[in-house]
Amino acid sequence: MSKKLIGSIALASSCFLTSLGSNATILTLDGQTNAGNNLTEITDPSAPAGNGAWSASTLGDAGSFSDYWLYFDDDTSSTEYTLGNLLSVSFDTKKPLAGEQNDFFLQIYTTTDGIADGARWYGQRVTFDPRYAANLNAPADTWNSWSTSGTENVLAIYDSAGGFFGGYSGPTLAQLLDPSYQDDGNYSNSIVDYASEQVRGIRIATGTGWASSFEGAIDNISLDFGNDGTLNFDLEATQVSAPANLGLFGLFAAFIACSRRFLVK
Ligand SMILES: [Ca+2]
Ligand SMILES: [Ca+2]
Repeated sequence: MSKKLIGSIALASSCFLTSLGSNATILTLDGQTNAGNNLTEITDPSAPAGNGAWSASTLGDAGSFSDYWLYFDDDTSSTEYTLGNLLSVSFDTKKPLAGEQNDFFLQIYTTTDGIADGARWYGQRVTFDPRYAANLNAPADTWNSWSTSGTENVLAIYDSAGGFFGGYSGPTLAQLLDPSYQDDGNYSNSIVDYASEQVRGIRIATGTGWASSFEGAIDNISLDFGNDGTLNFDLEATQVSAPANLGLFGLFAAFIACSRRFLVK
């Protein structure tokens, strides 16, 4: 299998992840302070995974946004993840404003195929957005879970490759992947067979138009690609370095912990 980049752009750790197996594995991402775009590591014992998360750091910074590529496929000659195998997407966010608000969203970019492509380097851009979620139940200053399944906080879905940025009438994930499904042409493109699309990249982000007034954090991201495997991401604050007098045993223990965290079949 070709090497794929999975959240390893700037892991501060010396551990290095090269490929992802078919089993669900929690990938702990830290050391991102200078790696992600306008993201700050925070410690939060109430975080849904571990005791840390990543927060947007764009408040008061006009024209800015936060983003981070959880996965990017530089070798599109082979396919690791197919949109048609995607069973669910979920992540948790926490922000000081309740109810319907701008929030971190997740986007899956697909490879180009000459049909309604968004740019030279990507095809479709399927966006999963809490902003227009169905059955909203999102109190302030609380970790709220957003998912394509479940009965509340159901993520809004739309293809923003054509410049459309969401609303309340988008498809469910199952509808998007159904070749016979059609909407008004804004949320999805009727000439695109979404189920056959190859995944080029997976990104979390905030929007350029509103990030300057946004405060919030994100953690515990999961994408279940069925037969392709499951991607789970635990966003954390950078761990404190081991003291210099750790000793041989401590170094060995650290190596083992490191290996277990990042070496995935
Ligand atoms: Ca396309
Ligand atoms: Ca976390």
